[in-house]
Amino acid sequence: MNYDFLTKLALDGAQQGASHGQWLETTHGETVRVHTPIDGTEIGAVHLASRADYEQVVSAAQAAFTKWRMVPAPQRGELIRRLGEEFRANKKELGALISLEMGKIRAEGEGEVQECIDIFDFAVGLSRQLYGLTMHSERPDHRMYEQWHPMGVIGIITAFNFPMAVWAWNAAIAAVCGDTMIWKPSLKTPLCAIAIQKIVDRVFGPEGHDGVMCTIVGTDSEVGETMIHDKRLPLISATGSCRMGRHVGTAVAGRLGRCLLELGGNNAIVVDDTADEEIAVRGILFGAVGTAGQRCTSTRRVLASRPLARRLADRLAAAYQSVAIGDPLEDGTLMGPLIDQLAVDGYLAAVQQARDQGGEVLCGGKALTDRAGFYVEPTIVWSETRLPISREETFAPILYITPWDTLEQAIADQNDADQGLSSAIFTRDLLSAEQFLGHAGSDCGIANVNIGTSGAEIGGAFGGEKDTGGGREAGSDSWKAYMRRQTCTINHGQDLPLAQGIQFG
Ligand code: UN1
Repeated sequence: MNYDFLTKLALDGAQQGASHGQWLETTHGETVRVHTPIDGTEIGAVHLASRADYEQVVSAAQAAFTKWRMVPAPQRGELIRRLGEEFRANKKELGALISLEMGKIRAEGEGEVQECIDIFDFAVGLSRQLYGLTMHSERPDHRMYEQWHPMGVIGIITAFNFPMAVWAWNAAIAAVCGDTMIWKPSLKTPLCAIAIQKIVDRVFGPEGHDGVMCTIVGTDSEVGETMIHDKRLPLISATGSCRMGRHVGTAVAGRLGRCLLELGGNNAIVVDDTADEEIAVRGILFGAVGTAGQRCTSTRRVLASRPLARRLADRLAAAYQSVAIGDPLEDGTLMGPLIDQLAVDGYLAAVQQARDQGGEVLCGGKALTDRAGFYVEPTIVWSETRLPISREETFAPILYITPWDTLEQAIADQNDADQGLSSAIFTRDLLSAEQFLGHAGSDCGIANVNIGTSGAEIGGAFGGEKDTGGGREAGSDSWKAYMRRQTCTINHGQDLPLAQGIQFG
């Protein structure tokens, strides 16, 4: 396989792991070795950044902030527009790099780059729309309004499974809001981050805006911990496991900082007996098998109305047999590898527990040991009642299917999860759809009808409730998380009336 795109985008001799517009000579002394999950071979090494390197990057980002916040928002948007142009021009190569380093298939890798482009476009428009409200003052000759100011240096922590898009959601919005930022990518996918930083530097450097977007490749203990405890970062936006989020949230709350958490999901699809089964099968297949089940929005459970439940499960099992598993860069592959051996072990342990708990494995259940890399079979587990293992978010293509008798029971079961990220119903019954979307319906941040749980568009706010962390990223009014709000009251009269009618002296 020709990996020229890798050299073109990310690797250029001994790759340093920290940049504030210039790559630092990092002082940590150790490297992180990057392996492709496609066959486990080493594809690069990156010099880790130390706490001292982090200090340099924060200082540069702080200095950049004093300048960047004074640039009119539409001009900030112009640089994001140019960033989008670069991503358009390099879409194929960036997508392939995602596939190589993370393992998702080419179509999904390019889809992720498209998601970056989409949020850049959104942010460009947003740069002319950071609206504040005006209010009617209760006092004569007074005007009240609120305005939004840039907040400072934002900390962005991302996971391996979306090594570019989740950065883009945060970075594009934070940048047009006037913030500067430091990105700590997953140590499983640092090359994607380096490729992005190199593009950023090409766009921002010549305009004198080095340090607006910075990257630091470091360990959790050294860099991650420092970031979350650092009072100079007013907002930490973190994506990853619920365990990680609980730790980050606690640390940031301890210093009264702001957190934007986008954590795990245990997403279910409800199917009733009016549903178009063909569409349901396709939606479930993409949700459960797409990205090898490694999206936070992946479909983990199907709750199907009893008359069709077993038939649907058998149809899905048949569809699963035709899923081509293999090299994600090859045409025709529908499912690539898991990220690493730890993920394969987690998959095998979950399948074993499902069996031990009485689940019937309808298809899959094994790791593919005939080849190098971290490949597993997509798996369907049938059970009449809920298995305890279905409460866990196993980051792998395992789908649990159970039947239900009433829609109320199905909705209660769909909500009976620690997390509350994404949910869906397949139905052609208007009343069922509305019941699912109503106040007593899905408790998730995302609720879809006749669409699977994954593959959200960037225009909506993305995130979820309960153990998913409550944060909202990407579209809608998520930008408000990246700015500080100020309420202003202006007295343009000749007197000083007090609010609440108070007479003082
Ligand atoms: C994630 O898995 O962390 O909705 C993000 C989706 C994608 C984003 C997933 N647009 O599946």
